[in-house]
Amino acid sequence: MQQIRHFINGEYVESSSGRRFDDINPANGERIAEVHEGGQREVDAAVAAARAALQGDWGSMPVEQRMALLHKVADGITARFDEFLEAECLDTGKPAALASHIDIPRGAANFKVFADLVKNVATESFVTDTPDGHGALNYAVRKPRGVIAVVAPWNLPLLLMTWKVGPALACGNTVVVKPSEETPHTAALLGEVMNQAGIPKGVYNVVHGFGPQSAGEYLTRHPHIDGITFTGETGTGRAIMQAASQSLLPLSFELGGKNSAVVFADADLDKAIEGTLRSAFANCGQVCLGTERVYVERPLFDAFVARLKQGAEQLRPGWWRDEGVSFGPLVSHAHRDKVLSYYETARRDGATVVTGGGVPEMPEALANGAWVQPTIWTGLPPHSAVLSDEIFGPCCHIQPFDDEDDVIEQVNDTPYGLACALWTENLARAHRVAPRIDVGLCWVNSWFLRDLRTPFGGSKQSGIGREGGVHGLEFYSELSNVCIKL
Ligand code: NAD
Ligand code: 6OD
Repeated sequence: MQQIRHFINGEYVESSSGRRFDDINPANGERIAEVHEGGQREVDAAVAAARAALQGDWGSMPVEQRMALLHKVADGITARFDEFLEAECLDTGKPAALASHIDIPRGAANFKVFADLVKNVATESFVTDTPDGHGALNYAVRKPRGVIAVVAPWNLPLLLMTWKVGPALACGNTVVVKPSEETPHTAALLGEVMNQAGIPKGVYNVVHGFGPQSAGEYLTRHPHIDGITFTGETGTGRAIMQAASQSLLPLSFELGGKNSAVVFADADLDKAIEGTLRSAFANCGQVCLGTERVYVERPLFDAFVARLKQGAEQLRPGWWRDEGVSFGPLVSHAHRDKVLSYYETARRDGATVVTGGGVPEMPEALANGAWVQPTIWTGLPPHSAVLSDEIFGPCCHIQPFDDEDDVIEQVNDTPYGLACALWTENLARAHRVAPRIDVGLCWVNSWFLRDLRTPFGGSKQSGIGREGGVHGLEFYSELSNVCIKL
C-alpha cells in the first residue's frame, strides 16, 4: 500500500505516533494509500523547519533568484503533469477532462503568476515637508510576514493549495501546509517538485491529518506561526479564528457560499444554459463559487428549466480516465450522506424534482462510489433549508422572478456573499445590477472566468480579505515605513 508521509525540512517523514488513516478513492470506495497522521510533534518540527528556512537561505535570497526557483516549481508541475493528474483524480474521482483543463494547469500558474507579480510590484513613497525646510523622504518596504499556515480543502486540492503557497513563497515567506485529509496526494507530490527545483529545505512543509485535535488544530494554535490562510467551511473558519486569537494572528479566509445565478429575459439562452450547467454541476457541484439558487425572469422560465434538465441528463458519470466522462462522484460517502439528506429535505418541503434526486445506477466496478445524480428542483417554499444552506453538491433550485429590485433582494437574502452570475445582453442592466449584489465576485455572461490579477474573496460570512494580484500582498507581506530626514 502506498504510504503518504509528511514533508518536513525537505524530507518525507513518518508520524512519530505511528497513526495512519486511509485515503479512499471516492469513485469505487477502494483504499489507495495510507496517510500518516501528524500530531503536535510533526507540527512543531514543520514550524521549526519553516522558521529556520526563513532565517536561512530563503530569507536572504535575492528576489530574482527566488522568482527563478518558483518558475522552476511551475515547470516541475508541468513536467510531471500526468502524475499530478492521476494523484488528483484518484483522490477526488473528478474526470481527467476537468482536472487537466483546470486543476493541474492552475497549480503551475499559481507559482508563475505570483513570482512575476511580486518581482514588479512597487511600494509608495512620500517627500515630506519639515519645519526646518530640509524635508524627509518616506518609503515603504515590503517584508515577508513569516511562517504562514496554509489550511486547504478537498474540492480543488492542488489549485487551492498552490493559490496560497504561490504568493506566500513569492513574498518570501515559508509555509506549513495542512491539506485536507480527503485529498493528501498532490500536496505530498509537490514536495518532490520543490526538492527538484532547488527550493531550500524547510521552505515548503506538509503535515497531514484532520482538523480538531489533530494537525489542523495544532498548526493553527501554534505559537510560532505568523499568519493563517484558510479555505474551507464557514464553521471551520470560526474554530480557526478562535485558535488564532491566542496570538492575534492575521487571517485570510475563503469560506462557504450559497451563490445565485440570475437569468434575465434578454439573456442569450444558449450561453446561460451552458454557463449554468457548469456552475451548478462542474466538479459534481463541489465548487465554492458554484450556483445552487437560479432565478429566471418569467418569460424565459419554462424554456430554461427544460433546457437545463436536458443538459443535466446528458452528463456522463464514470471513471476519471474514461473517454467522454463528464461527471465524477462526491468526495466521500460522508459528504454523499449530507447531500442526499438535502435531496430528501427538498422532497419533504414539496419541491418538484425536475431531474435527479437520487443515486445513479453505476457499473459494478463503481457501485461502491459516492455517486449522486445531478439534481434540479423547482417550487420550494422560501423557508426551505435547501435554499439557505450550502449543500456543496450537484444541485440547484430554479425560481421565476418578475422584478429586478425584487430579485436583487432575494439574491442578497443570505448570510453568505461569495459569487453571482448574471446573464443578460443588456449592458446597462449588467452595470446597474452587478454592484448591487453583495458578493466578492460577480460574473456577467460567464462563470469561473479567472484573471489571477483580480481581487478574489467573499463578503459577509464567505470570507475575510482578498487574495489575487497585489491584493494578496496585504496578507502575505507587511509594509514597514522608512523615514529619512534629509
Ligand atoms: P473544511 O472546513 O471541512 O476543511 C478544510 C480544511 O480545514 C481541512 O484541511 C480540514 O482538515 C481543516 N480543518 C477542519 N477543522 C479544523 C480545525 N478545527 N482547525 C484547523 N483546521 C481544521 O472544508 P472542506 O469540506 O474541506 O471544503 C469545502 C468547503 O470549503 C465548502 O464550504 C466550500 O464552500 C469551502 N470553499 C471555499 C472556497 C472559497 O474560495 N471561498 C474555496 C473552496 C472551498
Ligand atoms: O480560482 C481561484 O483562484 C479560486 N480560489 C477558486 C476557488 C474555487 C472554489 O472552489
